Amino acid sequence: MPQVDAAASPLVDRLVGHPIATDVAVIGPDGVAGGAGTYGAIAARARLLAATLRRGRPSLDGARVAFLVPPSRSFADVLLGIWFAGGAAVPLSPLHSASELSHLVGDSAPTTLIASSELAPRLEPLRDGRPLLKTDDRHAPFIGESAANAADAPALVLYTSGTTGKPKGVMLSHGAVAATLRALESAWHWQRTDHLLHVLPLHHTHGVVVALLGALWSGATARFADFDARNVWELMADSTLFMAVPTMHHKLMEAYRAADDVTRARWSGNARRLRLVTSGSAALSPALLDAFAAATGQTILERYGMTEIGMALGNPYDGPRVAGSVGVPFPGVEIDIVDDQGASLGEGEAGELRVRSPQMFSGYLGDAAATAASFDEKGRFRTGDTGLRGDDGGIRLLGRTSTDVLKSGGYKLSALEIEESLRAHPAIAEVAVIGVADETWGDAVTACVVLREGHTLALDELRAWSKEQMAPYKVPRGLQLVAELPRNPMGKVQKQALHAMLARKA
Ligand code: MCA
Ligand code: AMP
Repeated sequence: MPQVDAAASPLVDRLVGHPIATDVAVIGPDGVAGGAGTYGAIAARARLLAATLRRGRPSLDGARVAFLVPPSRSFADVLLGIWFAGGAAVPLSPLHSASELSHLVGDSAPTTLIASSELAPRLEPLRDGRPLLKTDDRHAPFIGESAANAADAPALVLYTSGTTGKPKGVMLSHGAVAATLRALESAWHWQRTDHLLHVLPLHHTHGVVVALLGALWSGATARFADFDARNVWELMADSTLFMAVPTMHHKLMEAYRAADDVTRARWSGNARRLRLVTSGSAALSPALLDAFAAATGQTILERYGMTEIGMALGNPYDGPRVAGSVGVPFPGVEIDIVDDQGASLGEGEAGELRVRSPQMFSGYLGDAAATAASFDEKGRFRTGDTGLRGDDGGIRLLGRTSTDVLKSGGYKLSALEIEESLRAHPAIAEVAVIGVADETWGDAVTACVVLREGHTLALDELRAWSKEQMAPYKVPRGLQLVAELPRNPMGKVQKQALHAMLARKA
């Protein structure tokens, strides 16, 4: 079952303990490195927010606080403020649709909501008697100590999609998050002088833990920017570290190929100065790794992780980074590759990756049965990823055990959740969602639809309708109209048969 670090409150101690107060922690998307983004200023604002959240109580005792704040200094204020108050942070995304926000707030049952002024109206209908604080509210002066957070106290609840309908809340303790940060600090040599170019969304592990907290843990600077390929190439000039999903690397290379010679030379020079470029969240193709290296001299360090298990495998910082391999376990992580019976397999044999780790989650929020089912009888987490160990010891991923889990642009999506939303469309009688291999997106969400009699449906129309129902990254990029869905004798849709059908049509 989940293992946690035994030391008390390592995360909060480290985040406020060591940095020099005048060092810049966060630069907002405006690019202004003002005094408001220093470690001292963020900690001071976080303490004020914590006092408001506690309302005289010594601690929130792990109560959840959900917040909708764009990438900014305020995001850091709020995250730390919730922890100083002894609460668990539930980051929401501006990309979520109204019904997704409603599910996330309903499921996480936060005692308080927080939003930036411009996003607060989106949470207003979900208040249900709860306080809704704004990031520019003035708080009462801070009195007293910050709440203590034990290592096993909940720090974050991150929502992830799986093989079952709606996203589940993954509870990560302070100890588990600290274990991830400790592993990455030593593996990637994070330093106070680092300057991270941060373009990742903040409602998932990659953006919030690996990138933002990675920087804050080490007393470094995180500079937020929207992902815009041309701008990212320019901003690399002032950075030492860049972390991205493969779709971003792909889009960077597209922009590079489209640029003129002078621009390319400048961009290559900018990237060459970086200390480290990483990729994760989805498979990085060897061709993309090679193209990036040829353009910049940088061999991207690919690593593998998962919301539930933290960061599990990585290519070396020093030493060869092998194309197509996700490397070896981070310190403390144990990986087994097993057959259908759970028996360990040897080198070169493909099976499911099972994991034990000090970074392990504490459970799915409110779903003890799903938590129990996600571990095998030996206490190993079932990742649902298949892979094999190569003769160099590195692990190569081959795909996923379920066709219902997709990865589009680094986002993990549940085909079942998207199908459930699409069934509400008036033209749709039946639908099955599959991921069609795509160079840019990994899996292109594709809806295979049986129409209701007398109806028609075009992709543009389906996309426009879907954008009201779901986050933009879930919206189908492909539509296939079919006479019927292939089903087995039990009535279950055969997704492999659909893939084969589409391949024949192509
Ligand atoms: C945007 N679009 C997408 C996606 N993103 N379509 C499919 N999949 C996507 N992921 C659509 C938009 O709706 C829009 O459609 C069109 O593409 C262009 O949108 P734009 O916003 O300009 O795209 P972009 O800015 O280039 O976005 C691509 C992106 C983004 C930057 C790669 O998807 C992204 O930020 N991905 C990161 C996901 C991530 O961090 N995952 C980590 C979770 P239209 O033209 O119709 O309007 S995994 C994790 O945390 C684990 C632990 C791990 O290992 O890291
Ligand atoms: P998430 O639930 O969003 O944390 O996504 C975790 C999943 O992302 C893993 O189970 C893998 O399927 C996938 N993933 C993460 N890193 C990699 C990688 N380097 N290569 C291939 N897949 C990856």
